Amino acid sequence: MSTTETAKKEPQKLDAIVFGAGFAGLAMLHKLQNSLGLNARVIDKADGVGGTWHWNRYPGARSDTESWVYCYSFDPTLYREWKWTERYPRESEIRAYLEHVADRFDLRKNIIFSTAVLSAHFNEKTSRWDIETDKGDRFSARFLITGLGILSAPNKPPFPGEERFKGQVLHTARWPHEPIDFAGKRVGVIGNGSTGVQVVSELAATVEHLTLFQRTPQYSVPAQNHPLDPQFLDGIADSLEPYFDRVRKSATVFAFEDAKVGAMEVSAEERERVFEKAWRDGGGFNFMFGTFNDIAVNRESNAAAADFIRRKIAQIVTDPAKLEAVTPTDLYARRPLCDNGYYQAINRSNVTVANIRQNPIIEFTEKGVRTSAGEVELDYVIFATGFDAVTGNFTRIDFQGRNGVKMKDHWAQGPRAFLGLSAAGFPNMFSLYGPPGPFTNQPPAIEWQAEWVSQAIKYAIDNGIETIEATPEAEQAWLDECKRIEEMTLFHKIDWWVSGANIPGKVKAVSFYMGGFGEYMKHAELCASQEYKGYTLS
Ligand code: N01
Repeated sequence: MSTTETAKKEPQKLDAIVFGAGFAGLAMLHKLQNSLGLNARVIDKADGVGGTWHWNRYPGARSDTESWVYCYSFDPTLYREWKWTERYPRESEIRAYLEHVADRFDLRKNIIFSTAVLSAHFNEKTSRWDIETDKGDRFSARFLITGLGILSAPNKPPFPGEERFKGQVLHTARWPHEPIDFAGKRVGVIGNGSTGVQVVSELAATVEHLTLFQRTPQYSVPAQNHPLDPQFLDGIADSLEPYFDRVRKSATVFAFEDAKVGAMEVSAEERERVFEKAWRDGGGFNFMFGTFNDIAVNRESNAAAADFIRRKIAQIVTDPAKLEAVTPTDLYARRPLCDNGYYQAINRSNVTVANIRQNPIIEFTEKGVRTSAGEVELDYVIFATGFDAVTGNFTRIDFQGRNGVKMKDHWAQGPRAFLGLSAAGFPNMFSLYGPPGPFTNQPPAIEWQAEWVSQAIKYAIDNGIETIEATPEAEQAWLDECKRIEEMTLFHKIDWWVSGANIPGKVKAVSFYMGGFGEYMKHAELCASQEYKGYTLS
């Protein structure tokens, strides 16, 4: 379609528009369409629902949060009728769940698939958002809600010569929908974060040879995945509200109880016993936050946890060279990982660890990848190199607020938005799980925010309020609070995606509120109860 034709299309008038059809977008559409009765649409680039789970179909992809809390709790019947089959659901099961949700709440009729949003500009004359898509569609919406995901814009570092490579290059976050048979193939995996660890664990036994191109070794603990007993799920459904109330009041919104004591407050024997139990129980967040309450803030406690994991790795990886390669030495202060046999996979004779910190990747060749240690011949190269996280999807859309201010300029020094929901100068716009917001298991946090936003919208409509807009002061105070808390943690001592440090040239920023979701809810509730203090209502 030509630009002139595009310009001719009349904008469709909506009460609200939502970007993204993942956990956030679906929850929001349900509230807008079914609770508030508004004329709302969701737009998504994908041809189906699922958000991140539409794209991430790589081997081994699954949530590393327990399925029974990696879902919505807003509808007891939905909760009771959906029977998760495993402790950690595979990507296909999560997608099936979200498809079920879309059907059950009749959401599809208002979702526009296979369409990318190009721009969203606040129109000061109409106090509405003008939206344009790559299909030439135009919308004029009173409210704009984003559910863009913080881990969805893929990061694919450029290596020279990739076009020469005769094999196939894949990125985990843009995985093909057709199955790939890796049997008898030589596979290279670049990256060993949550994604790389899952890929390596799943593929090692299938492929002829797997080479892990590893820059920084990671700490990972066993996931201890297992099938679920439907009766167990029924038990949770029987006390759904109190159960999720407790989950949401925990720091990270997982199924386990937050630890109450510090690692240095107990004897060395007790510490060992607690770590050992957590290792057997499984779960990365459980190991970091369910054992002791100061692993992420106290260097000595952190070192004790790191030492325990290192000793466990040494019990699994028997080859001394491999053991040295995969043993982390820095702080245990990235997103905690858990795995389904990662170190066992590393131990296999058909798996090689290429230390690309020591011997960096120089280029792709026709036959594979050349590092400074030599050429590795490969049939497939899998990029498990993560995401332009947190702000990546925001900067890829041309968001423009009041006075023509672009979001990417407003966020030039890092994301800023009151409660992670509302950027100053961007009226009637709310970002579910936007930055700087909570650092949690997402679905129960997202549905809570979706309810909060729907109440704010209702308040505005009921009270004849044309615009609801975060003040610059509230935005700054929130950012200061996020920074104050983050500086108490060890997370900001490490260069990783949380600060933007994984993307060369990206400004290092405070991206999260790390004070726990319980405290987060108190801030947001206080704001709402004081007639949206921190917002200008006009
Ligand atoms: O990405 P990452 P991810 N050359 O950024 C390496 C969520 N998630 O997709 O550590 C060579 O963590 C990089 O090396 P280094 C979860 O929140 C959840 O794995 O920077 N290597 C690292 O090893 C997670 O935290 C699930 O030295 C390069 C890897 O690529 C988040 O997504 C599953 C490189 C990237 O690790 C991101 O995880 C999967 C380069 N130029 C993901 N650039 C669940 O289970 C990067 N790397 C729910």
